[in-house]
Amino acid sequence: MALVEVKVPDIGDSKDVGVIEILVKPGDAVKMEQSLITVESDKASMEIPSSAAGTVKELKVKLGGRVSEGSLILLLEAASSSPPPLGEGRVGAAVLPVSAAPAITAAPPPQPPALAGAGSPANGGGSQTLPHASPSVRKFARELGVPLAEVKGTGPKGRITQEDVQNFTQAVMSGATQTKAQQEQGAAGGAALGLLPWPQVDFAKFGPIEPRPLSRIKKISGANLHRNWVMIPHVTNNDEADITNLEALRVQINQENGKTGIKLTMLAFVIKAAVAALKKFPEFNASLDGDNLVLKRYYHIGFAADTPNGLMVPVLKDADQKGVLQIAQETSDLAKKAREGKLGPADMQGGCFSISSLGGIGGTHFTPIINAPEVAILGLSRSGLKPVWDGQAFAPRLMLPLSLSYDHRVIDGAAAARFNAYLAALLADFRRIAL
Ligand code: CAO
Repeated sequence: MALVEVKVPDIGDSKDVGVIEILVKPGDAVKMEQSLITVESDKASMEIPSSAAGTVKELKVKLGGRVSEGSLILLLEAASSSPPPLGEGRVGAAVLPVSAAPAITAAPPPQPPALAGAGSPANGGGSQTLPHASPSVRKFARELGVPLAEVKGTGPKGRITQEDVQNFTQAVMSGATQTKAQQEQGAAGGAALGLLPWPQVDFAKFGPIEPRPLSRIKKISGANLHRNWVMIPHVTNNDEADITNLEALRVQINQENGKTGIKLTMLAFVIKAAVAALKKFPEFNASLDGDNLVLKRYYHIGFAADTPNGLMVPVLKDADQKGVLQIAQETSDLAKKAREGKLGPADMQGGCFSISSLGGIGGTHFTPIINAPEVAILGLSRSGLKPVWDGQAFAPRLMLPLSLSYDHRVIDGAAAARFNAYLAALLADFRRIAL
């Protein structure tokens, strides 16, 4: 195996800069252009990428040490498939190709709205000073929408590490802490939106009261629902599906299967029909990403499950590849896991479209809130017998109310009406699924 010396390339005017982060250790496999160390001058911090691929043999720099152009960073056992690192194979100076110039972060780029909230300046606080963090940590924070200026650094000289950003995110998600933007919004009580402050009432003046803290799940789902309601222009299209024949089939199959078999549910039929509708109307199986619509070619369907601790949305994966019986079994298993508080993060990720079924409980229609970054959600209410005109007479038909909320930035009203009508047609005659 050839040993390669990887050296600090041309880093412009910067000389004798401090090594503030070592991103690899002996034994690590590194790829070409993978960041090896972070150095910091008084102007900027920058990551130094590797000029070769291979396995780290020996580090030649220390945290807190100083380097300049040409300083040896490490020795690399070159990967056999990797191209020689400029010049010849054996031990030799590995100079960066021009295209692999170090990434310099001099000013924090704009931040997505996830954790920061509206109106928060990039990386928080309105301060023009750069929080002490490497470009990779900055990038990580940016992807999560974390206001870096609010994160307490635990690294050398108060430097913010990736772990600090993760801990901050967890604390915000669990409700243990709030970003400044969240605090400002809370204190303003909606004033930031030009609304009246939230009414402050001493309820005890009017009768006995019992303050009860919100559960952790309620706090998390509440914050998500609030954001989705405020940020997505919702419209709900209401329709009804004639499920008379489908319900008869469901009852018949459940009788045939007996008490020991899988219980076929209406939700399972609706999931199967929704997948067919998503295939016919792909913009419903999508997410907004800036000016792009990301169309998904997979069909993972979330469904709202009522649990003693609050609302949860487990996700049934690859619903397009499953039969109705399997869907019924898996949704039932997932709902049980949700009620027992045993859902793992993977059980709740990757959803494309959600269904909230209140049919077993009651109601006629409702407005489900879209589960961002999805663009639509279907609400099912209680089915009931209704007199339906068949052209000659009124006939008693079992009608299932469908409430389809959609993101009007992505979906037009006509498309939503077509989606719902198509879904209703499939449920009215399930044989159409095969077409
Ligand atoms: N109309 C009339 N009856 C219905 C129905 C409908 N649309 N859907 C289900 N039912 C009946 C079923 O026939 C069944 O009755 P039997 O016990 O007599 O057979 C009963 O309701 C239970 O139905 P099910 O076993 O099929 O369960 P489900 O699919 O209705 O519900 C689940 C499963 C996980 C969706 C449900 O437990 C749940 O958590 N629902 C609440 C969802 C929720 O909270 N949504 C709101 C989110 S926004 O706040």
